[in-house]
Amino acid sequence: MRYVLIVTFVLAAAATAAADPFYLRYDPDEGRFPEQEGWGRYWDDPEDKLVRSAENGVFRLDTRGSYSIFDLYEAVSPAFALGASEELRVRWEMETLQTDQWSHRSDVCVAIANESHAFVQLFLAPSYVSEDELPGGEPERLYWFEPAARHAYEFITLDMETYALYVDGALAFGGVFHDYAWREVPRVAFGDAIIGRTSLSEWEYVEVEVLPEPATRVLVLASGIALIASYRSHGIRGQHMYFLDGCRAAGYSAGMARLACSRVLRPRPPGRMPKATEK
Ligand SMILES: [Ca+2]
Ligand SMILES: [Ca+2]
Repeated sequence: MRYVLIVTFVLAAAATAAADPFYLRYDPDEGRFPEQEGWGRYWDDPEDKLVRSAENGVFRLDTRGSYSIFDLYEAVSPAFALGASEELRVRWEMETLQTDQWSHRSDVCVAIANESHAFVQLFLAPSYVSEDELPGGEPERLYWFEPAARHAYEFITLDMETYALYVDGALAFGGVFHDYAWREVPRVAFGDAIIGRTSLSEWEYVEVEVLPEPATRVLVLASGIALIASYRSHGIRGQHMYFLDGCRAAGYSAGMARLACSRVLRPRPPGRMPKATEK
């Protein structure tokens, strides 16, 4: 198996305080990089092969030159520890143009971690978005869309424990925060999250917002999230993930989320499933 590390959440972490309204937007309309616009950067490029640009309103991240690259842009704020009646929304518009042909998994991601270090990591491929981390298997929280096109995403959570993901305005899937995120929390991150995979992605913007009151649509969503939460008492099938420092994360609560999300998964189109092999 090819050496792969998921580096979104590595190393130890700080705690949180009460929530506040929060808004952070990255849009490279003025040719600036995320770290120049209030985002932290967590990255490595030991072979000096990373190529970035911020031109024509688009942030282009090209990590195809080396399997050693990861490059994440992070927002950390106590505001993400939501108070009662608050909600977190993460919106972004982007296109993943290329991932490794041999791999079923994209290294392009958006990830959200709560103050208890549980997290959701969304992997963005040219033709789908998925949330599962299933070595050698196909993702179960999966949503197909038109390839070779830019898509608009919206991640919504009312409690930093359950979430719903919309793509181009349609509900893609929902699930629960799980596992253990290392490093500082609560946090929102985007970029290339995996050592051992390569990709090319273009980001139109990324926006993180904490709203004081749920919007109308979210009130409807809340009933669905309550349904998801009701599955939490079910058994969890353990599964391990390995991180940059070699530490094993806590048992993976995928089984719980699969139960919760099965009803919102779209049927798989024939012949379009990525290969479930790893090298
Ligand atoms: Ca833009
Ligand atoms: Ca990578």
